[in-house]
Amino acid sequence: MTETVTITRDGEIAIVTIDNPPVNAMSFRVREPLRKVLETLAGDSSVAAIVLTCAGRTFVAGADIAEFGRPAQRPDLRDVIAMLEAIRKPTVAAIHGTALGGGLELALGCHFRIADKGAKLGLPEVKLGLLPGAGGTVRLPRLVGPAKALKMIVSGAPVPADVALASALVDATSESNLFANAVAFARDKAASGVASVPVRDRGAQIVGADLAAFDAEAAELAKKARGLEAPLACAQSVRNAITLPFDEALAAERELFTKLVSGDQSRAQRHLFFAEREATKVPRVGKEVSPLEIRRAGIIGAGTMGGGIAMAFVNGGIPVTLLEMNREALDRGLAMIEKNYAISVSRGSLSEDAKAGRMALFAPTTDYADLAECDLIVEAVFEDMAVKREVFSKLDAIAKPTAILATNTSYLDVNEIAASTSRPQDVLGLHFFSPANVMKLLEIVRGSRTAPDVLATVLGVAKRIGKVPVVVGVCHGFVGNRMLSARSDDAENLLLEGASPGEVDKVFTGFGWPMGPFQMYDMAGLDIGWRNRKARGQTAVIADRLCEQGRFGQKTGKGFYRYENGSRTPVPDPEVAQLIEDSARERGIERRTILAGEIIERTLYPMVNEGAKILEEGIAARASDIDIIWTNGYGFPVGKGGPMFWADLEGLPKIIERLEYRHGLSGKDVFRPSALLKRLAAEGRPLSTFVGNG
Ligand code: T1G
Repeated sequence: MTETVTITRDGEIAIVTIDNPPVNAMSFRVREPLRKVLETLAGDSSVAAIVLTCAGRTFVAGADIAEFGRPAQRPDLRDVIAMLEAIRKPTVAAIHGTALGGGLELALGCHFRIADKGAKLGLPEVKLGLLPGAGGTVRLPRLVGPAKALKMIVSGAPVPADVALASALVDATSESNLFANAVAFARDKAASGVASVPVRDRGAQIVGADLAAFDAEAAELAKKARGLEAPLACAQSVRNAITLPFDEALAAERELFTKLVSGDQSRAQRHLFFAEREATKVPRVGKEVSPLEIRRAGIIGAGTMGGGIAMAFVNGGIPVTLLEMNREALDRGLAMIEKNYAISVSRGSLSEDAKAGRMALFAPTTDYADLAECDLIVEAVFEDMAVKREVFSKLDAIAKPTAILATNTSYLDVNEIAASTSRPQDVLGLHFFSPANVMKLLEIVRGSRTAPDVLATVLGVAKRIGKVPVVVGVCHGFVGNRMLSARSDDAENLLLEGASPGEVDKVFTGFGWPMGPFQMYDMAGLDIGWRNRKARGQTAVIADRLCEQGRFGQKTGKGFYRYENGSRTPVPDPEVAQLIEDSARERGIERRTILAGEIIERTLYPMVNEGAKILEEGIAARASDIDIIWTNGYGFPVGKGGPMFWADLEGLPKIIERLEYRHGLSGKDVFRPSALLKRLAAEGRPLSTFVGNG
């Protein structure tokens, strides 16, 4: 096994190199040898200074997340950093790639930090339901000041090298030759004879810090925590750095970390971290499958979805040929795209030049022939099978032989669409979520004939355009929307039997959802569901009546709620309450108070159950894929890990018992417990780690 920590010399400078692929995580197999090496160098009088660097593509990207939840192995990262910080000789961290979490904390244990110009530095622990647990909340404020430290740690967002330099997080940046520059920097420091001050002893940014301003900012950030504990703990720990002596603040940080790391929320968010990466490992698409090159994408349709998809590709640097039926629709679409970029410029998240560069990547056309040079074509036309089949038969005629042909359908049968071409192996679904230039989730719908290299290609494209891909199989609604239907199936009965839209939605927001189902319908537009139901010969008592009154939701100022003067804030409407009461009376339903627990078991339990059925049918390869879909596409609270992880927290036997009770009452299939759920419960196995043969 290769050495994870080695020493080389450049005269009186000792260079310590960590080599622990793929991201130099600070696993135990790194910490122990590093401790020994530092101990040796500290006592070696021939060493005047130390440079700490990493092999491979990045400086240390954090503690080893896989080690959490297992018995701790000393030395832990704090011990190693304390040793490093106690060395009196100048110590210099040479940072390339992404110095994140424990990696940045390790660098903060050095006297100095030099970053390659392309490096990024951050403390993303909050995204794992944690806080920096190796001194980051106590050292970072001493370099950049409490306000900047609070923002970096609560957001978890990394900063580029130039921003790190401006905020004194790093002492220098390096255009090239980072390693040589770091050695020269260390040599100068050693030769200067000036004592190097460890970060722990730098108090200028702390003394006299404006605590009131800090508390005000922390209170603002706390409003966005939405039930997550980690952001609050992060803020508390940074505050301790201001109000407590260093070692007390460090001890308090450890206490907060220990509480979080063993909590359900961090376990849930760590589950999602690995789940997102597992989702890109697709059965029968191994690393030996080489992806095709995508130089240009073609998007058919410049409406809300098509325009958003086109922006997603352009944002990933992929030129887009944008096709619409006529010049007027095309100009409308381009104007919407331009407006979206202008909003980003006004917010400061995009420069004028970058906006111009992106607009230049669009090649608008009304001529199908112009799609002939595209390597990947995505249609976002009207959600109707006949229309889509016509589009694909046209594409079959004009697209180049190696082109990938993708449909953005939300529900329709991708195999049937593929059958309208002579190349079903090149056809698949790319189900984006609106707004497609913002929402992370991309459901990649694998047709029965879709070729492995086509899948490998779109998985790579998903990463390039900043999407979180999950490969799913063909069924009505695939994974996300099929489970959404199950979640909604009994919702109207809750209204008829006694709950108000506001009461149901309040249970959802209390659970951690951004909004409840009825507010969501109003935002999406009730007319969409109405059209789908009519097409499938289905009815929904309340929603149909609302639509018949032209109450389509926010777009008409009225839906399940009222929206005054164009506001998006839902206001309970007595007319709707009356409509519900009348509908209940017509059906002889005696209305009653419905408690939160019943609302959860009649909406979220069927949703979990549908997920288990999806796994049984092989429509999703693993339960954690479903958790990635729901946390990235539908706002399932990350602190609960997704529907599958949350089901384990609830307890499968309890869910099954309630489903059976509901099934007995209603006979509804959504309440019929899936065989998989019952088998796992009987075997005492978790649902969230289930891997099928999908
Ligand atoms: N621990 C363990 N494995 C990790 C890891 C980590 N910190 N980071 C990445 N991996 C694995 C990952 O699962 C994948 O494995 C492979 O490396 C490539 O990752 C005490 C408590 C660095 C930006 O949160 O953000 O330090 O799937 O596919 O797209 O205060 O990895 O190949 O088997 O993501 O190039 C804090 C997490 C930890 C950073 C690279 N650090 N990592 O992205 O590759 S907690 C983080 C990332 C901590 C201390 C606290 C990204 C990346 P496999 P990848 P990438």
